[in-house]
Amino acid sequence: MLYAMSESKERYLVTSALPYANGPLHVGQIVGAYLPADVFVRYLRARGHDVVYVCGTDEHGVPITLTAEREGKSPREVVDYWYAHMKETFSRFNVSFDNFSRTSTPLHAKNTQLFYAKLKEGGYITEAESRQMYSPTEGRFLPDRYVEGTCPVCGYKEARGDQCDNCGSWYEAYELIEPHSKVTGGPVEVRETTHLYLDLPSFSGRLKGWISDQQHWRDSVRNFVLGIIEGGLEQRPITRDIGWGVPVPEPGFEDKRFYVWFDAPIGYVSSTMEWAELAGDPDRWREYWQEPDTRMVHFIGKDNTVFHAVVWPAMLMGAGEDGEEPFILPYDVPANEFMNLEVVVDGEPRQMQMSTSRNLAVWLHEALDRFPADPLRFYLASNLPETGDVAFSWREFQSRVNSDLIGNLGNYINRVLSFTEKYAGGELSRPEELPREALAAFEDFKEIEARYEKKMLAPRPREALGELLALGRRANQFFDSEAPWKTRKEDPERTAITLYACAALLGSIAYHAAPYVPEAAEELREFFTGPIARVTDLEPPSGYRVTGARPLFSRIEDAEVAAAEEQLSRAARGEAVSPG
Ligand code: B3M
Ligand code: ZN
Repeated sequence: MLYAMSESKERYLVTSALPYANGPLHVGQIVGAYLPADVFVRYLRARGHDVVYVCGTDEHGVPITLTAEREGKSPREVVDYWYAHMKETFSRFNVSFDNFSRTSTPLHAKNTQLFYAKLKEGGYITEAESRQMYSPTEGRFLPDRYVEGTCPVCGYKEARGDQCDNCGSWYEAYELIEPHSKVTGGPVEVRETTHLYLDLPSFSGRLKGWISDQQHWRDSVRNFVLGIIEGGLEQRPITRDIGWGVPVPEPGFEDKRFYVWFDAPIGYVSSTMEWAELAGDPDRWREYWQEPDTRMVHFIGKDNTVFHAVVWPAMLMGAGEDGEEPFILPYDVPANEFMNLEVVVDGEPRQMQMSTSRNLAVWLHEALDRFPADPLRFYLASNLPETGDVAFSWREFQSRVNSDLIGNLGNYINRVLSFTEKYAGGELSRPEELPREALAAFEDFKEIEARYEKKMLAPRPREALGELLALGRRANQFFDSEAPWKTRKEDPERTAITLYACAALLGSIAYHAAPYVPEAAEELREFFTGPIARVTDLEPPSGYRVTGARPLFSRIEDAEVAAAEEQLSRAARGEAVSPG
Protein backbone atom coordinates (compact mmCIF):
# COMPACT_ATOMS: atom_id res chain seq x y z
CA MET A 1 0.00 0.00 0.00
CA LEU A 2 1.26 3.47 -0.84
CA TYR A 3 1.76 6.07 1.83
CA ALA A 4 0.25 9.43 1.08
CA MET A 5 2.77 12.20 0.61
CA SER A 6 2.83 14.35 3.69
CA GLU A 7 0.90 17.50 2.84
CA SER A 8 1.79 21.03 3.76
CA LYS A 9 0.98 22.03 7.28
CA GLU A 10 -0.83 25.33 7.67
CA ARG A 11 -1.00 27.76 10.57
CA TYR A 12 -4.53 28.58 11.69
CA LEU A 13 -5.99 31.02 14.17
CA VAL A 14 -9.61 30.07 14.76
CA THR A 15 -12.06 32.16 16.76
CA SER A 16 -15.66 31.81 17.90
CA ALA A 17 -17.73 34.95 18.54
CA LEU A 18 -17.31 36.19 22.10
CA PRO A 19 -20.64 35.55 23.83
CA TYR A 20 -22.08 38.30 26.02
CA ALA A 21 -21.60 37.31 29.65
CA ASN A 22 -25.20 37.98 30.58
CA GLY A 23 -27.07 34.69 30.48
CA PRO A 24 -26.75 30.97 29.77
CA LEU A 25 -25.73 29.60 26.37
CA HIS A 26 -28.45 28.18 24.15
CA VAL A 27 -28.20 25.77 21.24
CA GLY A 28 -28.79 28.56 18.71
CA GLN A 29 -25.50 30.17 19.71
CA ILE A 30 -23.79 26.80 19.78
CA VAL A 31 -24.61 25.91 16.18
CA GLY A 32 -23.75 29.42 15.01
CA ALA A 33 -20.25 29.92 16.32
CA TYR A 34 -18.97 27.18 18.65
CA LEU A 35 -19.69 23.64 17.54
CA PRO A 36 -18.69 24.18 13.87
CA ALA A 37 -15.47 25.88 15.01
CA ASP A 38 -14.65 23.14 17.51
CA VAL A 39 -15.26 20.34 14.99
CA PHE A 40 -13.11 22.23 12.47
CA VAL A 41 -10.17 22.76 14.87
CA ARG A 42 -10.30 19.20 16.15
CA TYR A 43 -9.96 17.98 12.59
CA LEU A 44 -7.16 20.45 11.80
CA ARG A 45 -5.23 19.33 14.86
CA ALA A 46 -5.67 15.67 13.95
CA ARG A 47 -4.26 16.44 10.49
CA GLY A 48 -1.19 17.96 12.11
CA HIS A 49 -1.85 21.64 11.36
CA ASP A 50 -0.67 24.32 13.75
CA VAL A 51 -3.88 25.64 15.32
CA VAL A 52 -4.73 28.09 18.06
CA TYR A 53 -8.41 28.36 18.94
CA VAL A 54 -9.41 31.33 21.09
CA CYS A 55 -12.57 32.77 22.53
CA GLY A 56 -13.75 34.49 25.71
CA THR A 57 -16.69 36.36 27.13
CA ASP A 58 -17.80 39.76 25.84
CA GLU A 59 -18.28 41.64 29.10
CA HIS A 60 -19.06 45.22 28.10
CA GLY A 61 -21.91 47.22 26.68
CA VAL A 62 -25.61 47.70 27.14
CA PRO A 63 -26.47 44.00 27.14
CA ILE A 64 -24.49 43.69 30.36
CA THR A 65 -25.66 46.89 32.07
CA LEU A 66 -29.31 46.13 31.23
CA THR A 67 -29.02 42.70 32.83
CA ALA A 68 -27.29 44.18 35.88
CA GLU A 69 -30.01 46.77 36.36
CA ARG A 70 -32.80 44.27 35.91
CA GLU A 71 -31.22 42.00 38.51
CA GLY A 72 -30.16 44.73 40.92
CA LYS A 73 -26.50 43.74 40.61
CA SER A 74 -23.32 45.44 39.49
CA PRO A 75 -22.07 44.73 35.96
CA ARG A 76 -19.00 43.14 37.57
CA GLU A 77 -21.15 40.66 39.51
CA VAL A 78 -23.08 39.77 36.36
CA VAL A 79 -20.03 39.12 34.19
CA ASP A 80 -18.15 37.22 36.90
CA TYR A 81 -21.07 34.87 37.35
CA TRP A 82 -21.69 34.27 33.65
CA TYR A 83 -18.02 34.02 32.73
CA ALA A 84 -17.67 31.10 35.13
CA HIS A 85 -20.97 29.58 34.01
CA MET A 86 -20.11 29.73 30.32
CA LYS A 87 -16.60 28.46 30.79
CA GLU A 88 -17.97 25.47 32.67
CA THR A 89 -20.70 24.80 30.11
CA PHE A 90 -18.27 24.95 27.18
CA SER A 91 -16.02 22.52 28.96
CA ARG A 92 -18.89 20.11 29.64
CA PHE A 93 -19.69 20.30 25.93
CA ASN A 94 -16.02 19.58 25.11
CA VAL A 95 -15.37 22.77 23.21
CA SER A 96 -11.59 22.66 23.01
CA PHE A 97 -10.54 26.30 23.23
CA ASP A 98 -6.83 26.86 23.64
CA ASN A 99 -7.81 29.90 25.65
CA PHE A 100 -11.10 31.22 26.96
CA SER A 101 -10.53 34.79 28.13
CA ARG A 102 -12.75 37.75 28.95
CA THR A 103 -12.83 41.36 27.79
CA SER A 104 -12.71 42.91 31.24
CA THR A 105 -9.00 42.14 31.76
CA PRO A 106 -6.40 44.93 32.10
CA LEU A 107 -4.49 43.49 29.13
CA HIS A 108 -7.56 43.83 26.96
CA ALA A 109 -8.19 47.43 28.06
CA LYS A 110 -4.60 48.22 27.15
CA ASN A 111 -4.95 46.57 23.73
CA THR A 112 -8.16 48.42 22.99
CA GLN A 113 -6.55 51.75 23.81
CA LEU A 114 -3.54 50.81 21.68
CA PHE A 115 -5.75 49.98 18.70
CA TYR A 116 -7.45 53.31 19.19
CA ALA A 117 -4.12 55.17 19.36
CA LYS A 118 -2.90 53.51 16.17
CA LEU A 119 -6.11 54.27 14.31
CA LYS A 120 -5.90 57.87 15.48
CA GLU A 121 -2.28 58.10 14.35
CA GLY A 122 -3.34 56.83 10.96
CA GLY A 123 -5.92 59.62 10.74
CA TYR A 124 -8.90 57.27 10.92
CA ILE A 125 -10.64 58.78 13.95
CA THR A 126 -13.02 61.73 13.74
CA GLU A 127 -15.01 63.53 16.40
CA ALA A 128 -18.56 64.80 16.07
CA GLU A 129 -21.53 65.98 18.11
CA SER A 130 -24.79 64.15 18.00
CA ARG A 131 -28.17 64.36 19.64
CA GLN A 132 -28.89 61.73 22.25
CA MET A 133 -31.48 61.09 24.93
CA TYR A 134 -30.54 62.29 28.39
CA SER A 135 -32.27 61.40 31.66
CA PRO A 136 -32.06 64.34 34.09
CA THR A 137 -33.24 62.25 37.06
CA GLU A 138 -30.57 59.58 36.46
CA GLY A 139 -27.99 62.18 35.42
CA ARG A 140 -26.86 60.28 32.32
CA PHE A 141 -27.33 59.69 28.64
CA LEU A 142 -29.48 56.69 27.85
CA PRO A 143 -28.72 54.16 25.13
CA ASP A 144 -31.61 53.67 22.71
CA ARG A 145 -32.55 50.41 24.33
CA TYR A 146 -33.23 52.21 27.60
CA VAL A 147 -35.70 54.63 26.02
CA GLU A 148 -39.36 53.98 25.34
CA GLY A 149 -42.15 56.21 24.03
CA THR A 150 -45.02 56.57 21.60
CA CYS A 151 -44.22 55.60 18.00
CA PRO A 152 -44.09 58.72 15.79
CA VAL A 153 -45.50 56.68 12.91
CA CYS A 154 -48.32 54.52 14.29
CA GLY A 155 -48.90 55.87 17.79
CA TYR A 156 -48.00 52.57 19.52
CA LYS A 157 -47.35 53.44 23.16
CA GLU A 158 -44.52 51.07 24.04
CA ALA A 159 -42.26 51.69 21.08
CA ARG A 160 -38.54 51.05 21.65
CA GLY A 161 -35.85 53.72 21.32
CA ASP A 162 -34.78 52.78 17.83
CA GLN A 163 -37.61 50.71 16.37
CA CYS A 164 -41.34 50.17 16.76
CA ASP A 165 -42.33 46.58 17.47
CA ASN A 166 -45.84 47.33 16.26
CA CYS A 167 -45.31 48.86 12.81
CA GLY A 168 -41.61 48.07 12.31
CA SER A 169 -40.56 51.69 11.64
CA TRP A 170 -36.99 52.78 12.34
CA TYR A 171 -36.31 56.28 13.72
CA GLU A 172 -34.02 58.23 16.02
CA ALA A 173 -34.89 57.99 19.70
CA TYR A 174 -35.51 61.76 19.87
CA GLU A 175 -38.35 61.40 17.35
CA LEU A 176 -40.43 59.41 19.88
CA ILE A 177 -43.43 61.16 21.38
CA GLU A 178 -43.23 61.51 25.17
CA PRO A 179 -40.00 59.58 25.46
CA HIS A 180 -39.20 58.19 28.89
CA SER A 181 -36.59 56.05 30.61
CA LYS A 182 -37.31 52.35 30.53
CA VAL A 183 -35.51 52.02 33.84
CA THR A 184 -37.14 54.74 35.97
CA GLY A 185 -40.16 55.67 33.83
CA GLY A 186 -39.06 59.32 34.19
CA PRO A 187 -39.00 61.77 31.27
CA VAL A 188 -35.95 62.07 29.02
CA GLU A 189 -34.78 64.98 26.88
CA VAL A 190 -32.53 65.56 23.90
CA ARG A 191 -28.98 66.77 24.55
CA GLU A 192 -25.88 67.22 22.46
CA THR A 193 -23.03 64.82 23.12
CA THR A 194 -19.62 64.36 21.55
CA HIS A 195 -18.37 61.03 20.26
CA LEU A 196 -15.41 59.55 18.44
CA TYR A 197 -15.97 57.86 15.09
CA LEU A 198 -14.09 55.36 12.98
CA ASP A 199 -13.72 56.80 9.50
CA LEU A 200 -15.05 53.72 7.75
CA PRO A 201 -15.65 55.42 4.35
CA SER A 202 -11.91 55.91 3.91
CA PHE A 203 -11.47 52.10 3.88
CA SER A 204 -14.17 51.56 1.30
CA GLY A 205 -11.94 50.99 -1.72
CA ARG A 206 -9.51 48.72 0.08
CA LEU A 207 -12.31 46.69 1.66
CA LYS A 208 -14.04 46.23 -1.64
CA GLY A 209 -10.90 45.07 -3.39
CA TRP A 210 -10.05 42.70 -0.59
CA ILE A 211 -13.49 41.12 -0.28
CA SER A 212 -13.89 40.68 -4.04
CA ASP A 213 -10.74 38.55 -3.90
CA GLN A 214 -12.12 36.17 -1.27
CA GLN A 215 -13.51 33.66 -3.73
CA HIS A 216 -13.38 30.88 -1.13
CA TRP A 217 -15.86 32.70 1.15
CA ARG A 218 -19.47 31.62 1.32
CA ASP A 219 -21.33 33.45 -1.44
CA SER A 220 -23.97 34.57 1.03
CA VAL A 221 -21.34 36.32 3.16
CA ARG A 222 -19.31 37.84 0.32
CA ASN A 223 -22.35 39.16 -1.53
CA PHE A 224 -23.89 40.57 1.63
CA VAL A 225 -20.69 42.40 2.50
CA LEU A 226 -20.14 43.72 -1.03
CA GLY A 227 -23.72 45.00 -0.97
CA ILE A 228 -23.06 46.87 2.26
CA ILE A 229 -19.92 48.50 0.88
CA GLU A 230 -21.56 49.42 -2.41
CA GLY A 231 -24.47 50.91 -0.48
CA GLY A 232 -21.99 53.38 1.04
CA LEU A 233 -20.18 53.18 4.37
CA GLU A 234 -20.71 55.75 7.10
CA GLN A 235 -18.71 57.07 10.03
CA ARG A 236 -19.17 54.57 12.93
CA PRO A 237 -19.36 55.90 16.47
CA ILE A 238 -16.86 54.01 18.64
CA THR A 239 -17.69 55.63 21.99
CA ARG A 240 -20.81 55.64 24.15
CA ASP A 241 -22.20 57.59 27.08
CA ILE A 242 -21.98 54.71 29.48
CA GLY A 243 -19.96 53.98 32.60
CA TRP A 244 -19.09 50.33 31.96
CA GLY A 245 -16.44 49.47 29.39
CA VAL A 246 -12.91 50.36 28.35
CA PRO A 247 -12.03 53.98 29.27
CA VAL A 248 -11.36 56.37 26.38
CA PRO A 249 -7.88 57.94 26.69
CA GLU A 250 -8.97 61.44 25.67
CA PRO A 251 -9.64 64.53 27.79
CA GLY A 252 -13.36 65.25 28.00
CA PHE A 253 -14.23 61.56 27.58
CA GLU A 254 -13.90 60.62 31.24
CA ASP A 255 -17.61 59.76 31.49
CA LYS A 256 -17.64 57.78 28.26
CA ARG A 257 -16.42 54.31 27.30
CA PHE A 258 -15.51 52.59 24.06
CA TYR A 259 -18.50 51.07 22.30
CA VAL A 260 -18.61 47.33 23.01
CA TRP A 261 -18.33 46.47 19.32
CA PHE A 262 -15.10 48.46 19.13
CA ASP A 263 -13.38 46.49 21.86
CA ALA A 264 -15.00 43.05 21.36
CA PRO A 265 -13.11 41.86 18.25
CA ILE A 266 -9.86 43.12 19.76
CA GLY A 267 -10.70 40.48 22.35
CA TYR A 268 -9.50 37.88 19.85
CA VAL A 269 -6.05 39.49 19.95
CA SER A 270 -6.09 39.79 23.74
CA SER A 271 -7.12 36.15 24.14
CA THR A 272 -4.28 35.04 21.84
CA MET A 273 -1.79 37.16 23.79
CA GLU A 274 -3.03 35.68 27.04
CA TRP A 275 -2.67 32.20 25.54
CA ALA A 276 0.94 32.94 24.54
CA GLU A 277 1.70 34.30 27.97
CA LEU A 278 0.18 31.25 29.71
CA ALA A 279 2.17 29.01 27.36
CA GLY A 280 5.35 30.73 28.54
CA ASP A 281 6.11 32.22 25.13
CA PRO A 282 4.69 35.77 25.34
CA ASP A 283 5.66 36.86 21.82
CA ARG A 284 4.19 33.84 20.12
CA TRP A 285 0.83 35.56 19.46
CA ARG A 286 2.54 37.54 16.72
CA GLU A 287 2.88 34.45 14.50
CA TYR A 288 -0.87 34.11 14.49
CA TRP A 289 -1.67 37.78 13.95
CA GLN A 290 1.16 38.99 11.78
CA GLU A 291 2.51 36.14 9.63
CA PRO A 292 0.81 36.64 6.27
CA ASP A 293 0.36 32.91 5.72
CA THR A 294 -1.69 32.43 8.90
CA ARG A 295 -5.28 31.53 8.15
CA MET A 296 -7.52 33.41 10.55
CA VAL A 297 -11.07 32.04 10.57
CA HIS A 298 -13.87 33.78 12.48
CA PHE A 299 -16.91 31.59 13.19
CA ILE A 300 -19.98 33.74 13.84
CA GLY A 301 -23.75 33.89 13.63
CA LYS A 302 -24.92 35.87 10.60
CA ASP A 303 -26.09 38.83 12.67
CA ASN A 304 -22.43 39.60 13.43
CA THR A 305 -21.29 39.68 9.80
CA VAL A 306 -20.90 43.45 9.34
CA PHE A 307 -18.71 43.71 12.40
CA HIS A 308 -16.41 40.87 11.39
CA ALA A 309 -16.25 41.30 7.63
CA VAL A 310 -16.35 45.10 7.32
CA VAL A 311 -15.60 47.03 10.51
CA TRP A 312 -13.04 44.67 12.02
CA PRO A 313 -10.96 44.26 8.82
CA ALA A 314 -10.97 48.06 8.51
CA MET A 315 -9.68 48.32 12.08
CA LEU A 316 -6.96 45.77 11.28
CA MET A 317 -5.97 47.63 8.11
CA GLY A 318 -5.88 50.97 9.89
CA ALA A 319 -4.05 49.81 13.00
CA GLY A 320 -1.21 48.15 11.12
CA GLU A 321 0.31 51.11 9.35
CA ASP A 322 2.78 52.50 11.83
CA GLY A 323 5.89 50.79 10.54
CA GLU A 324 5.34 47.75 12.76
CA GLU A 325 4.44 44.41 11.20
CA PRO A 326 0.85 44.85 9.98
CA PHE A 327 -1.99 42.65 11.17
CA ILE A 328 -3.28 39.97 8.87
CA LEU A 329 -6.90 40.06 7.69
CA PRO A 330 -9.44 37.28 8.21
CA TYR A 331 -8.93 34.36 5.85
CA ASP A 332 -12.58 33.43 6.15
CA VAL A 333 -15.69 34.52 8.03
CA PRO A 334 -18.02 31.53 7.97
CA ALA A 335 -21.26 33.10 9.14
CA ASN A 336 -24.08 30.73 9.98
CA GLU A 337 -27.83 31.17 9.69
CA PHE A 338 -30.28 30.77 12.56
CA MET A 339 -31.78 27.89 14.47
CA ASN A 340 -35.48 27.93 15.33
CA LEU A 341 -37.26 25.58 17.69
CA GLU A 342 -39.77 22.86 17.10
CA VAL A 343 -42.10 22.97 20.08
CA VAL A 344 -44.90 20.51 20.66
CA VAL A 345 -48.07 22.47 21.42
CA ASP A 346 -51.28 20.49 22.09
CA GLY A 347 -49.60 17.42 20.66
CA GLU A 348 -48.65 19.19 17.41
CA PRO A 349 -45.05 20.11 16.50
CA ARG A 350 -44.76 23.82 15.67
CA GLN A 351 -41.85 25.98 14.56
CA MET A 352 -41.12 28.90 16.85
CA GLN A 353 -38.39 31.47 17.16
CA MET A 354 -36.13 31.17 20.17
CA SER A 355 -36.70 33.92 22.68
CA THR A 356 -34.19 34.25 25.47
CA SER A 357 -36.30 36.84 27.28
CA ARG A 358 -39.29 34.48 27.32
CA ASN A 359 -37.00 31.60 28.31
CA LEU A 360 -38.09 29.83 25.14
CA ALA A 361 -34.79 28.20 24.22
CA VAL A 362 -32.89 24.97 24.66
CA TRP A 363 -30.24 25.96 27.19
CA LEU A 364 -27.05 24.03 26.72
CA HIS A 365 -26.34 23.40 30.40
CA GLU A 366 -29.84 21.96 30.84
CA ALA A 367 -29.52 19.79 27.74
CA LEU A 368 -26.24 18.49 29.21
CA ASP A 369 -28.05 17.63 32.45
CA ARG A 370 -30.26 15.33 30.38
CA PHE A 371 -27.86 13.87 27.82
CA PRO A 372 -24.11 13.32 27.34
CA ALA A 373 -22.21 15.78 25.17
CA ASP A 374 -21.51 13.36 22.30
CA PRO A 375 -25.08 12.67 21.15
CA LEU A 376 -25.96 16.36 21.51
CA ARG A 377 -22.91 17.35 19.47
CA PHE A 378 -23.71 14.72 16.87
CA TYR A 379 -27.29 15.86 16.40
CA LEU A 380 -26.45 19.57 16.37
CA ALA A 381 -23.59 18.98 13.90
CA SER A 382 -26.01 17.12 11.62
CA ASN A 383 -28.27 20.15 11.78
CA LEU A 384 -25.89 23.13 11.47
CA PRO A 385 -27.40 26.19 9.76
CA GLU A 386 -24.64 26.24 7.12
CA THR A 387 -26.83 27.09 4.16
CA GLY A 388 -30.16 28.17 5.64
CA ASP A 389 -32.17 28.37 8.83
CA VAL A 390 -32.80 25.10 10.67
CA ALA A 391 -34.99 23.96 13.55
CA PHE A 392 -34.03 22.14 16.71
CA SER A 393 -36.31 19.23 17.46
CA TRP A 394 -35.96 16.77 20.35
CA ARG A 395 -37.66 14.08 18.24
CA GLU A 396 -35.18 14.58 15.45
CA PHE A 397 -32.41 14.47 18.04
CA GLN A 398 -33.65 11.04 19.07
CA SER A 399 -33.99 9.71 15.55
CA ARG A 400 -30.63 11.06 14.29
CA VAL A 401 -28.81 9.64 17.29
CA ASN A 402 -30.58 6.28 17.28
CA SER A 403 -30.46 5.70 13.54
CA ASP A 404 -27.25 7.40 12.36
CA LEU A 405 -24.91 7.59 15.32
CA ILE A 406 -25.93 4.26 16.82
CA GLY A 407 -27.62 2.39 13.95
CA ASN A 408 -24.92 3.17 11.42
CA LEU A 409 -21.59 4.04 13.11
CA GLY A 410 -22.04 2.52 16.56
CA ASN A 411 -23.46 -0.66 15.13
CA TYR A 412 -20.49 -1.16 12.82
CA ILE A 413 -17.99 -0.52 15.59
CA ASN A 414 -19.77 -2.90 17.96
CA ARG A 415 -19.99 -5.69 15.43
CA VAL A 416 -16.33 -5.51 14.50
CA LEU A 417 -15.17 -5.32 18.11
CA SER A 418 -17.38 -8.08 19.45
CA PHE A 419 -16.62 -10.46 16.55
CA THR A 420 -12.92 -9.83 17.04
CA GLU A 421 -13.18 -10.67 20.70
CA LYS A 422 -15.48 -13.65 20.28
CA TYR A 423 -14.08 -15.29 17.18
CA ALA A 424 -10.50 -14.11 16.91
CA GLY A 425 -9.51 -14.05 20.55
CA GLY A 426 -9.24 -10.26 20.40
CA GLU A 427 -6.15 -10.41 18.16
CA LEU A 428 -5.93 -9.69 14.44
CA SER A 429 -2.60 -9.97 12.71
CA ARG A 430 -1.63 -8.51 9.35
CA PRO A 431 -2.38 -10.94 6.54
CA GLU A 432 0.07 -11.48 3.69
CA GLU A 433 -2.49 -10.19 1.30
CA LEU A 434 -5.89 -8.53 1.48
CA PRO A 435 -8.74 -9.88 -0.65
CA ARG A 436 -10.06 -7.89 -3.60
CA GLU A 437 -13.25 -6.93 -1.70
CA ALA A 438 -11.24 -5.38 1.11
CA LEU A 439 -9.05 -3.42 -1.30
CA ALA A 440 -12.19 -2.16 -3.04
CA ALA A 441 -13.58 -0.96 0.29
CA PHE A 442 -10.24 0.77 0.99
CA GLU A 443 -10.38 2.53 -2.37
CA ASP A 444 -13.92 3.74 -1.69
CA PHE A 445 -12.83 4.92 1.74
CA LYS A 446 -10.04 7.00 0.23
CA GLU A 447 -12.50 8.73 -2.05
CA ILE A 448 -14.94 9.43 0.74
CA GLU A 449 -12.12 10.61 3.00
CA ALA A 450 -11.06 13.13 0.36
CA ARG A 451 -14.62 14.42 0.06
CA TYR A 452 -14.88 14.63 3.84
CA GLU A 453 -11.71 16.68 4.04
CA LYS A 454 -12.77 19.02 1.27
CA LYS A 455 -16.07 19.71 3.00
CA MET A 456 -14.51 20.04 6.42
CA LEU A 457 -11.97 22.59 5.20
CA ALA A 458 -14.67 24.54 3.31
CA PRO A 459 -15.54 24.77 6.32
CA ARG A 460 -18.81 22.85 6.17
CA PRO A 461 -18.69 20.40 9.06
CA ARG A 462 -22.35 19.52 8.56
CA GLU A 463 -21.67 18.32 5.03
CA ALA A 464 -18.53 16.54 6.20
CA LEU A 465 -20.71 14.65 8.68
CA GLY A 466 -22.65 13.32 5.69
CA GLU A 467 -19.40 11.81 4.39
CA LEU A 468 -18.70 10.26 7.80
CA LEU A 469 -22.05 8.50 7.52
CA ALA A 470 -21.07 7.38 4.01
CA LEU A 471 -17.95 5.78 5.51
CA GLY A 472 -20.19 3.99 8.01
CA ARG A 473 -22.52 2.69 5.30
CA ARG A 474 -19.63 1.49 3.15
CA ALA A 475 -18.06 -0.30 6.11
CA ASN A 476 -21.34 -1.96 7.10
CA GLN A 477 -21.81 -3.06 3.51
CA PHE A 478 -18.35 -4.66 3.51
CA PHE A 479 -19.06 -6.41 6.80
CA ASP A 480 -22.43 -7.67 5.56
CA SER A 481 -21.14 -8.93 2.23
CA GLU A 482 -18.18 -10.72 3.84
CA ALA A 483 -20.60 -12.26 6.37
CA PRO A 484 -18.01 -13.18 9.02
CA TRP A 485 -20.75 -14.82 11.08
CA LYS A 486 -20.95 -17.46 8.33
CA THR A 487 -17.31 -17.74 7.32
CA ARG A 488 -16.14 -18.15 10.91
CA LYS A 489 -17.25 -21.79 10.82
CA GLU A 490 -16.12 -22.82 7.36
CA ASP A 491 -13.09 -20.51 6.97
CA PRO A 492 -11.74 -19.00 10.23
CA GLU A 493 -8.64 -17.73 8.44
CA ARG A 494 -10.67 -15.75 5.96
CA THR A 495 -12.74 -14.41 8.87
CA ALA A 496 -9.65 -13.09 10.62
CA ILE A 497 -8.54 -11.38 7.40
CA THR A 498 -11.97 -9.81 6.98
CA LEU A 499 -11.89 -8.55 10.54
CA TYR A 500 -8.40 -7.13 10.04
CA ALA A 501 -9.72 -5.09 7.10
CA CYS A 502 -12.78 -4.16 9.16
CA ALA A 503 -10.52 -2.88 11.93
CA ALA A 504 -8.68 -0.65 9.45
CA LEU A 505 -12.01 0.82 8.33
CA LEU A 506 -12.99 1.21 11.97
CA GLY A 507 -9.80 3.19 12.57
CA SER A 508 -10.79 5.54 9.77
CA ILE A 509 -14.36 5.91 11.05
CA ALA A 510 -13.06 6.73 14.52
CA TYR A 511 -10.62 9.27 13.06
CA HIS A 512 -13.37 11.06 11.15
CA ALA A 513 -15.95 10.77 13.94
CA ALA A 514 -13.62 12.11 16.64
CA PRO A 515 -14.20 15.84 15.92
CA TYR A 516 -17.94 15.28 16.41
CA VAL A 517 -17.96 12.77 19.27
CA PRO A 518 -14.62 13.28 21.05
CA GLU A 519 -15.56 11.39 24.22
CA ALA A 520 -16.42 8.22 22.34
CA ALA A 521 -13.22 8.46 20.30
CA GLU A 522 -11.26 8.68 23.50
CA GLU A 523 -13.13 5.82 25.15
CA LEU A 524 -12.54 3.60 22.15
CA ARG A 525 -8.80 3.75 22.82
CA GLU A 526 -9.42 1.96 26.11
CA PHE A 527 -10.31 -1.27 24.32
CA PHE A 528 -9.11 -0.88 20.75
CA THR A 529 -5.39 -0.93 20.02
CA GLY A 530 -4.39 0.00 16.50
CA PRO A 531 -4.07 3.08 14.34
CA ILE A 532 -6.95 5.58 14.40
CA ALA A 533 -6.08 6.91 10.98
CA ARG A 534 -7.32 7.67 7.51
CA VAL A 535 -7.13 4.73 5.13
CA THR A 536 -5.50 7.28 2.80
CA ASP A 537 -2.39 7.39 4.98
CA LEU A 538 -2.68 4.04 6.66
CA GLU A 539 0.47 2.14 7.34
CA PRO A 540 -1.10 -1.27 7.95
CA PRO A 541 -0.07 -2.30 11.43
CA SER A 542 1.24 -5.73 12.32
CA GLY A 543 -1.97 -6.26 14.22
CA TYR A 544 -5.02 -4.96 16.06
CA ARG A 545 -6.03 -5.86 19.58
CA VAL A 546 -9.46 -5.65 21.22
CA THR A 547 -10.09 -6.23 24.93
CA GLY A 548 -13.18 -5.57 26.98
CA ALA A 549 -15.08 -3.67 24.30
CA ARG A 550 -18.37 -2.07 25.26
CA PRO A 551 -20.91 0.00 23.32
CA LEU A 552 -19.87 3.64 22.95
CA PHE A 553 -23.35 5.12 22.83
CA SER A 554 -26.69 4.55 24.54
CA ARG A 555 -30.00 4.79 22.75
CA ILE A 556 -32.13 7.84 23.44
CA GLU A 557 -35.33 6.57 25.02
CA ASP A 558 -38.86 7.86 24.32
CA ALA A 559 -39.37 8.88 27.93
CA GLU A 560 -36.23 11.02 27.96
CA VAL A 561 -37.31 12.83 24.82
CA ALA A 562 -40.84 13.30 26.12
CA ALA A 563 -39.49 14.95 29.27
CA ALA A 564 -37.25 17.31 27.31
CA GLU A 565 -40.12 18.14 24.95
CA GLU A 566 -42.45 18.80 27.84
CA GLN A 567 -40.03 21.32 29.31
CA LEU A 568 -40.06 23.27 26.03
CA SER A 569 -43.85 23.08 25.74
CA ARG A 570 -44.14 24.50 29.26
CA ALA A 571 -41.82 27.36 28.29
CA ALA A 572 -43.94 28.02 25.20
CA ARG A 573 -47.01 28.19 27.43
CA GLY A 574 -45.17 30.74 29.55
CA GLU A 575 -44.95 28.59 32.66
CA ALA A 576 -41.21 28.23 32.89
CA VAL A 577 -39.03 29.75 35.53
CA SER A 578 -36.04 31.78 34.42
CA PRO A 579 -32.82 29.92 33.72
CA GLY A 580 -29.58 30.17 35.61
N1 B3M B 1 -21.04 39.52 21.84
C1 B3M B 1 -22.63 39.47 19.99
C2 B3M B 1 -23.10 38.06 20.13
O1 B3M B 1 -22.81 37.42 21.14
C3 B3M B 1 -21.25 39.73 20.43
C4 B3M B 1 -20.20 39.01 19.61
C5 B3M B 1 -18.87 39.63 19.75
S1 B3M B 1 -17.70 38.84 18.72
C6 B3M B 1 -16.34 39.81 18.75
O2 B3M B 1 -23.78 37.61 19.23
ZN1 ZN C 1 -45.11 52.13 15.16
